[in-house]
Amino acid sequence: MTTTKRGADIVMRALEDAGCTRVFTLSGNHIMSLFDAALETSLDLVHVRQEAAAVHMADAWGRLTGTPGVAMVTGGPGHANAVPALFTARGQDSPLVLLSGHGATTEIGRGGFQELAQAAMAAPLAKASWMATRTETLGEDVARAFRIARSGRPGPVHLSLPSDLLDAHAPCAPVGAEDFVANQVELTAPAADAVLALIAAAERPLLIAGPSLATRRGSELLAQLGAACGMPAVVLESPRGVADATLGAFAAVIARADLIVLLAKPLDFTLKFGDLPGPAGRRWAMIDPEGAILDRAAREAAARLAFACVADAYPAAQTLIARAPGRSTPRAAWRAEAAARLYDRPAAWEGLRGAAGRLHPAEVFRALRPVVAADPETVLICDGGEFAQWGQSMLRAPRRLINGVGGSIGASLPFALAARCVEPRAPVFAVLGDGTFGFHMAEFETAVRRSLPFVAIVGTDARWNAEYNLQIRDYGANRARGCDLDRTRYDLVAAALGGHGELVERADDLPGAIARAMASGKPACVNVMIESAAAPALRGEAAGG
Ligand SMILES: Cc1ncc(C[n+]2csc(CCOP(=O)(O)OP(=O)(O)O)c2C)c(N)n1
Ligand SMILES: [Mg+2]
Repeated sequence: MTTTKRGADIVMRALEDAGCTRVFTLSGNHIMSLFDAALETSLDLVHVRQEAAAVHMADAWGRLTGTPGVAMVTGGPGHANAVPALFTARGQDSPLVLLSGHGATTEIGRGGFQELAQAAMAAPLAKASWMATRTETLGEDVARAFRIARSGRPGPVHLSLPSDLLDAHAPCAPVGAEDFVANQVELTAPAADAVLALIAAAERPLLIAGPSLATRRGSELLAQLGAACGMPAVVLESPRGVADATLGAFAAVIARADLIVLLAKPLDFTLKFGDLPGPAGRRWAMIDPEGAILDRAAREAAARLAFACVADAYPAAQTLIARAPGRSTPRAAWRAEAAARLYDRPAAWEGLRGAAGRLHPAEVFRALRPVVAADPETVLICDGGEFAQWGQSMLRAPRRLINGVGGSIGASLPFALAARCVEPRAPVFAVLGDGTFGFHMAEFETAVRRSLPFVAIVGTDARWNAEYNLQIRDYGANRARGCDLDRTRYDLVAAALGGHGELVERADDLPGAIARAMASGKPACVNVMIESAAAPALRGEAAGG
């Protein structure tokens, strides 16, 4: 039945119809009608302190729930602040919808208030980016945004909402539930059998999955797929690619693989564009939601690409699992070797200690390790930078969020708030460096205001250490300049914003500080004075063969 409604109400109702329960937002002139309309819905508006934080929260929501997170910001400067955070979501195949207010259509091109070519600005970072043009079809616009965000390779979608369209009343037909959901592209049986035949013929096949599989369900599917096909299966989601220290000594496994199957994982810089050390005649197979990614790989890998097929990651994995029995050998020794290498960490890490008053990062994560392992529901968030790389290497949790292929720093505090929105009970830890802490530290106030407790473990080495190390490596020890920070009391920042703060200068004090931070029930910052240590190096980078 068609009814007449205000545009803002059409949008907010459509969000409810999409299954959205929370909107991460920062208010502004162009979207006050949406705030008003939200009062008539059950939508919970989480009001943040900077627009990029809202997008990062939507990103984390999408990764943890598999349904698009929603960020809502005002037009012009609000939109301009929000857009950069799409970069991280895009790199990580994370489904989200960014709704931005926009100047009135009647003012476009006339120097209107906060006028900006918003759709064009977001376009390079979004799967789709457009401005709504009619009040009547706003519900369809929202449905389309959700559909695109979760279809094929998931990712961020942007929709600009001109204020006059939101204020106007218009007849609108309800949007059907099916309009929000994308059709899945299955892997056909013949295509699945062709990949399985390649796997069967290989001596040491290996599957590398893209970041959309870095979910709990994704890791369960990969474990099943690996067992069914007799091949190791890992997710590659780090900007450090095959040099990711999270992979332990796995480079040695990659170097021995004679067939590498990429599942929703582009052949890109993380895989050295296909030029990885390996046996002569190594072949590649790809299953990817995007034909353009396959075409690009065909140009890079040429004849080495033995198989390429368009299909969505999760249904493709399920089809392969269903059709694998009887088609491959278990390769128990090969899989055991891969698992051993993946979890191989130098014994020396257990003895690393810092000098007086400064902990080595390994000491920090030795203390955190049993706490993270204690609850299988723990959400572990690791940012970029050297300190956090130690965390990524030494901690294991079934629910882990990292900055991802985009390699941006700064999202971990917003991620922690969103993780607490998703996870009501289990511990949420964010691991980040002191430089990174500055990006979104004001979100401690949001977390306090909204009672969203988590524990941030901050490694304060008074340095942008990752960049410092690059300066030393590339330009010489005497040319390390401009990467210094102060030994700031970030714990007091958290406390001043209403959270809990702990300062740690001795390893013995760390377990108690972590326990108090968790018991406080508040957003907490455990500020650990560390010595600058370069990120752990990849082990066993073998020369091939
Ligand atoms: C948005 C963004 N800006 C800059 C960088 C470059 N960058 C990567 S790591 C890093 C240093 C991080 O410093 P800190 O958080 O203190 O961690 P540390 O390396 O010192 O442990 C910088 C500046 C980036 N990756 N992303
Ligand atoms: Mg630092």
